Parts: sequence; structure tokens; C-alpha cells
Amino acid sequence: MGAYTVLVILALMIVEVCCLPCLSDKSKKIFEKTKKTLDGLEKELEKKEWKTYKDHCYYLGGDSETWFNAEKKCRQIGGYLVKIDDSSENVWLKTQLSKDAHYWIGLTDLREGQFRWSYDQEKVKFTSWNRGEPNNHGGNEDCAGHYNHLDTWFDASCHSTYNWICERNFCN
Ligand SMILES: [Ca+2]
Ligand SMILES: [Ca+2]
Repeated sequence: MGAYTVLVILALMIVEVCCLPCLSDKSKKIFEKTKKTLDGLEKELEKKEWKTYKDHCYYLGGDSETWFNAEKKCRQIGGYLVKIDDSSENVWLKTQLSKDAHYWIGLTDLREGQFRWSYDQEKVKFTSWNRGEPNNHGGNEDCAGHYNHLDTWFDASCHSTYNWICERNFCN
């Protein structure tokens, strides 16, 4: 590469850098427009995906996540990993779940043996453990999930990945 070519490339790079500020207004407009479109799509999606039960709304995360990431995703969309208060909520949930996946719920015993809901740290009252659960298998199961085809729960390693159920105390 000749010295002249290098100089030309350098000059072009400098022009490019200098022009960034004049481009930024246009870029900003494009960015704003894209953001508006995305916000619109998100609202549309929210309307579709949240299911209503007794004035609370539920969202089923269709991808596999660790318990912690699932909780984070729920918080990001204005909810929390589901807190199952009673048998009727539990049975209704079962009817909503895909048959091919298990789902994280917002129940953990990070202090062993003392299961609490992550939403408000309340000690669990209503439970629907599957037979033999929670068994803290391998001494390493602190997070709870909901079986797909049953209305019962299990405990598993929080680092396992399952689908997830978010709850929110209001609907749109
Ligand atoms: Ca609930
Ligand atoms: Ca278990």
C-alpha cells in the first residue's frame, strides 16, 4: 500500500469522524422512530400474551432460563415469578401451561427447608408438592417449579433451566 493511499484513507477516516455530529440528528430521528415502533410492538405483544385470572395477569415465558434469570425477566416486564396463593390459582395455571415444558415459580428455600415467595418473602402456606418433593436432591435444590402436565410442584437446582411464569397484580 503506497503512502498516498494511506493518506487518502486517513483523510477519509477524519472526514467520517468529523461528520458524525452532523449525522447524529438524523440518526437520532431514526432511533426515535425505531423505538416508537418497538414500543408499539411491545404493547401489542403484551396485550396478546398476558392472561387474566381474578384481576391478576400472567405471562408464560416460552424460553428456558435459570431461576434467577427468569425472576429478572419477570421484573423487567413489570411482574414477578408467580406466587401461587391457593388451589384454584394453581389449577387454573395448570390449564395454561404448554405440555412440553416445566415452569419456574417464585418459590425458593435459599434458607434450607424454609420456602418463601420471592414476591414478598412470605412463608409458603398453600403448597402442592409432588409426591416425594421437595427432596433437595443432592443437597442442592433451592428453587421450585411447576410440572407441565400435573398441578404439582418440585424443587430443583436454581441453575437448571425451565420455562417460567410471571404474575402481575394488574392488567392493562
Ligand atoms: Ca398469585
Ligand atoms: Ca426435587
